[in-house]
Amino acid sequence: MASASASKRAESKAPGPKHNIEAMRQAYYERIAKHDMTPLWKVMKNVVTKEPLTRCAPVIWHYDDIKRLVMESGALITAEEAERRVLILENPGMRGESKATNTLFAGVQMILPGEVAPAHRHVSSAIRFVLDGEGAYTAVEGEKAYMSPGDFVITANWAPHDHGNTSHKPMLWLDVLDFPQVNFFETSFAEQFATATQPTSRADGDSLSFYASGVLPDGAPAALNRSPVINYTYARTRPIIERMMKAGDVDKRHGARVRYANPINGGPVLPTMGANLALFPKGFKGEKYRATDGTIFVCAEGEGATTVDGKVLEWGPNDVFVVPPWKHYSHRVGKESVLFSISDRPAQEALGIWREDTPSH
Ligand code: GTQ
Ligand code: FE2
Repeated sequence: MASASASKRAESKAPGPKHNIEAMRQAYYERIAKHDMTPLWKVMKNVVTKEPLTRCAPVIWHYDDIKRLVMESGALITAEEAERRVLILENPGMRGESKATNTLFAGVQMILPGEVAPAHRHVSSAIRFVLDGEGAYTAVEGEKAYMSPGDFVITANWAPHDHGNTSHKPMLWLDVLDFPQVNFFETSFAEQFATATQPTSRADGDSLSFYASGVLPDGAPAALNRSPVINYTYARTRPIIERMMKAGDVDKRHGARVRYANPINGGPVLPTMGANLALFPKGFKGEKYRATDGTIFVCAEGEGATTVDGKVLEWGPNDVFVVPPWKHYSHRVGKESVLFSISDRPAQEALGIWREDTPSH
């Protein structure tokens, strides 16, 4: 279209015989290349496509493999030596790039009894979703949160954080960070602290109690682009989706689902990443859906299957799987099941580029 009319104009204005035009164009491209210029009409597909194109593939990591392989790393390197003992879950469509989706990093971190992962901070925000263990902690901005499976923990941009395990069991959790987004903008900064653990100024659970109960501390800020809550515990959130299901509030695609919210403004927990927890009633067979945010799912309870772009991913407890941007997917379960999910939707919405495709709604 644009390139066809462009070439017509070029033909009508071009001097010399018609068969020369290709040679003349080629010579022209070579001349402008020396000035670091290139014709848009030759590379239009680099910049505009009719629909989203992605290198991100649908993929699942089963927890039996994750746990076995992560546990092996415990004998090879300490948390302190590694700084963070994490196995990166790399999307097979983007190996070598430390990405689970185009915009999200995912990894599984393990802290063994007695270990400390030393205090540091960085521009990238992180979330943790606890998979295994009980009673290890993460300290974030002066609050030490002891964690249990299903807890959803936030480490915002530049928040100091260190982890430790004072329990007798290994603790494993899923880390999701916005590294690909920060690095896309080339804005990565980081620093380590002189001491391995940070001093605490608040009690475990203070931020959840202060901010997530319908009241706010007097003088709480009127605007905040990340949630002040450190740990959204499973013990608090799980009964809410149960109630939603009992109230009949079950979405045909997403089940009985809540969005983790920033209690200051109802917005996402972080500007770059947003998370949900969904309960699927026994026998749920979801309708097809797609949206432009690539999503990482974790099974918190139960078992089921998600069909992504025609590929069936069968999941059980603690399995992690990826739905790429703009691929159709649908969930189905046998028994009642719970999925945690996280995506870059807030970043896309802030930029005005998020879209969903949901014909039946
Ligand atoms: O726990 O602080 O998976 O800084 C990657 C980078 C975890 C962390 C990761 C990190 C951390
Ligand atoms: Fe970190």
